[in-house]
Amino acid sequence: MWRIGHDSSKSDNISALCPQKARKSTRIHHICREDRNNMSTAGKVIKCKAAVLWELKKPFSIEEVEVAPPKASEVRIKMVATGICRSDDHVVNGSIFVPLPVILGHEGAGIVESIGEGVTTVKPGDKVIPLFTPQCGKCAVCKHPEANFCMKNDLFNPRGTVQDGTTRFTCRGKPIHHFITTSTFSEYTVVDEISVVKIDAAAPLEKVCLIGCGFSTGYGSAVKVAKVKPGSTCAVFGLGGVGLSTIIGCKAAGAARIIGVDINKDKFAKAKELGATECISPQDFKKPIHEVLKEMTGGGVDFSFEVIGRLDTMAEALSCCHEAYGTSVIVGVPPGSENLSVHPMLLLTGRTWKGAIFGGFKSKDSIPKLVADFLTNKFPLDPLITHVLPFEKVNEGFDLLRSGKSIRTVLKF
Ligand code: COD
Ligand code: ZN
Ligand code: ZN
Repeated sequence: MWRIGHDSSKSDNISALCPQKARKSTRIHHICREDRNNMSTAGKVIKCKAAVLWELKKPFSIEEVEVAPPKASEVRIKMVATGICRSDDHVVNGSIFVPLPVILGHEGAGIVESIGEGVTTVKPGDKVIPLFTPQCGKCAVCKHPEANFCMKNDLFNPRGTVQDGTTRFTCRGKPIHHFITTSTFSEYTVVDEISVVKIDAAAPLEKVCLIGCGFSTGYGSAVKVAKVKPGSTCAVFGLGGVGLSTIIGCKAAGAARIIGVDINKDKFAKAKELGATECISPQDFKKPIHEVLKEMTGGGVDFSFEVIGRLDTMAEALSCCHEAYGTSVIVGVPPGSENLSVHPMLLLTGRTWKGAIFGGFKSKDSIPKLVADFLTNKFPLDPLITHVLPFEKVNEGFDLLRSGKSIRTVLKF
């Protein structure tokens, strides 16, 4: 799935990534680093529990894994909490390709256990969030003022490794792959310094872990990608955790009217609690839902969001925004390599059609600010967390996701 629209030159960029070069340390530098690291485990292999996916469409297996110490420019993190995101399940069911066996999970928060040579932005004891979209700060994307999809990401053409092309996990004598530079379904994980950011020491990790993916993806789609305007009308297709976060963003940006669209009416109450002014189900109407929305809004909404990951709802979301000034944002990605065809007139009359990963946020720059905003009550996270389970119950958490019973399950270590 992640290969849709992929530029083939990108794979060359990825395979040409320079392995991080370890700088020779002076004796003094070495002592300083060891002082700051956790002396009991730093520099040693850690044996701990992780949820390993050995085969597609099979449950996770809780295994004892070995986690190697961080090399130069790497950070080893003790995970405290991780959310379960729909994209993790897309890997299990085969609609997102990544190399197996793998340790999944990309919506986590933890505490730095030790750092490799040359790491300067985090230190042992810091609360951190791993970044599934890194921010290297050096590539053309990172240097662009608006773009966020850093070229050192491991989403397209995933290698399942850290930046130097190797893995830090082994289990039963076999190397285990990393997942999109995070792998949060493990008591300890190793990430590159470009894939981790320090957050406020006061942050509750079992909540702010959602800022690592689902919350920011939805919220940023409204405030950063669409740039929703005060007094505007918005339509949000899909009222899962990400769609609800989009609603939170629309409300924070001052939208006057927010229309939730979902086939599951059980989702309506929470959507209204978080800011939807009305909710509709396409199954209650004979005509296409974009026509219904155009009638409801006197010609079309200002901003629409597709937060389901279906081609038909992407076309509906585009059509429901105003033909002369509407903006539609794609947040979901359909499983499998599917193409969407739309009539060019839909755009020619003045609509804008956009999409973004991670809500368009530059991850290292934005996550600490989002955590600070949460701590000052600028937005809630609690309503998104419907279940909290011990990490060992990861399979139960996925069952809740698949049955539609949960919005977000947070696993605690
Ligand atoms: N019409 C209306 N609503 C529908 C329809 C339909 N035909 N089909 C499903 N729905 C509703 C469901 O009832 C559900 O409430 C909602 O759509 C989807 O919610 P969830 O809980 O399945 O999904 P989320 O909110 O956790 O995530 C949705 C995404 C679209 C973001 C996700 O699945 C996705 O596509 N991710 C890839 C894109 C991305 O940016 N990933 C970043 C890393 S995750
Ligand atoms: Zn996710
Ligand atoms: Zn970059």
